[in-house]
Amino acid sequence: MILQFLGVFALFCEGALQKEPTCNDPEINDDCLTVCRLDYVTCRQNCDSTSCESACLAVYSDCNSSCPCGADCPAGCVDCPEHPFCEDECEDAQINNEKYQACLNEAVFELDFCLKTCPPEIGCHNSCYENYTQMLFLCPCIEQETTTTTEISTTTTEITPIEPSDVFILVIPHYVDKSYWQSGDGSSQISATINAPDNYYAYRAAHALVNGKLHIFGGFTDYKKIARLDDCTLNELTVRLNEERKYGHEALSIENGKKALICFGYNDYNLKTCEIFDGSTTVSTFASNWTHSYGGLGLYKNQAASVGCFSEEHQKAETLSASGWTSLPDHPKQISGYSLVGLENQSLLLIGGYDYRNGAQSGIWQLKNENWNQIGELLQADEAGSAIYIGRSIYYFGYVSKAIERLDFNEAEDLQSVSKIGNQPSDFFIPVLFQTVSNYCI
Ligand SMILES: *[C@@H]1O[C@H](CO)[C@@H](O)[C@H](O)[C@H]1NC(C)=O
Ligand SMILES: *[C@@H]1O[C@H](CO)[C@@H](O)[C@H](O)[C@H]1NC(C)=O
Ligand SMILES: *[C@@H]1O[C@H](CO)[C@@H](O)[C@H](O)[C@H]1NC(C)=O
Ligand SMILES: CC(=O)N[C@H]1CO[C@H](CO)[C@@H](O)[C@@H]1O
Repeated sequence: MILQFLGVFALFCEGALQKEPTCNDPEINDDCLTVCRLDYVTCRQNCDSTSCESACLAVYSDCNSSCPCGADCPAGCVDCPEHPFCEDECEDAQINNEKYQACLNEAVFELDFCLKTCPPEIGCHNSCYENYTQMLFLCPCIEQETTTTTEISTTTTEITPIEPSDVFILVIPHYVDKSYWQSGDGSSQISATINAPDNYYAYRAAHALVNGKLHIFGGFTDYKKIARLDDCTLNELTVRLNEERKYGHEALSIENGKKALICFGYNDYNLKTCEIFDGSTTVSTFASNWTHSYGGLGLYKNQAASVGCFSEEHQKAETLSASGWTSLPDHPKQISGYSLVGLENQSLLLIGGYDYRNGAQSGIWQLKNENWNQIGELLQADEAGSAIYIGRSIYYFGYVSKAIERLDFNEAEDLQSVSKIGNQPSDFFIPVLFQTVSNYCI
């Protein structure tokens, strides 16, 4: 359905394009016109006759016309690729483009460090390379040659760091044998084989990445367990949580993915406690003033934050700093069961959730500069889903509607669109999500 709709849209745009060529490179046009004007001003300053001035004007006019999107090159660089402003800054970028070189160096440095700090386990080495690939995707010029597919939007020249078609998400729902991976463009959903000691192993467990590896914490089968996904198998570690966390707890990668923070949850009562897991040990840390069970954890200004609570129906938001929890502005709703995603922008998004007054809600809320604002809406109201941020898209896996929705952002992390890319095979409650490669664990 979505594809059909896009097809119609593309046809419509193509029709429009044929009538009136659109400028594909407005920024290049601006830059070019500026240079023409400067040349003209300089030209005139050296004149002492009107004939000289009119010659300058004629040159100015020619200069304007030859610019990308000018009279002689109406659609932009596609019409005059040899224009100096159109020369490909990505050609031989490894030699000519400083931004690309700096970005590459950083990625290579990280890779080198990652490989050398890995134990002699192939899984760790593979995850270093995956990380490296992800970093490269964020570099300028990478993969630009693949953008020749039918483009719909023509107003910007920016490229998305990781195309949804290159994104694959492993979903481990409450029955481990129903695991599947989903492609980010919605084109495939294929079952995956994950081994675990128990088919309910991930049921009501919280998940987070630690050192690039997926870990799950607590849950119904064992309230204190910590397990790690290695080569398609969830292996229980000997290290355990300090507190029993049966359900309603949350986990979040912190300190650049080196550790996980695990907080809240129910055992026989609501927990306000938190602990930090660093891959080998768990240490208890500050308890919050309010419980946020069946809430979420997300990064706001590089610190963990949480909002609301299912059973206590409060609207309190709090953030954890090195000295303990402090309050953030109340959320406008008595909210729980949402998904939190911290943006690089230092803002925090709250997606969907259970509104105590109205049930499942569709709002996408943003906490920025200490203010909550609604910035958009899911296509279908939902709660108890899970979200993952990859490239410039958030993938939201709904529980009530089962819809898998993709929220696309631009470079400035402003929300651009929400689209449905598929459905979960069943109503999977807070599924575990993990970015993988294609054909992972089939
Ligand atoms: C060149 O383009 C600029 C910007 O569109 C315009 O202001 C100026 O009049 C043009 N000059 C000539 C000589 O075409
Ligand atoms: C992956 O990269 C991030 C930084 O982008 C880093 O924090 C993380 O530790 C890396 N993963 C591994 C396995 O080293
Ligand atoms: C939590 O309690 C401490 C001590 O009573 C107080 O200083 C702090 O402001 C409280 N934080 C919040 C978020 O209410
Ligand atoms: C959604 C959002 O807040 N976007 C902002 C992210 O940061 C850039 C640059 O700082 C702003 O331009 C965006 O508006």
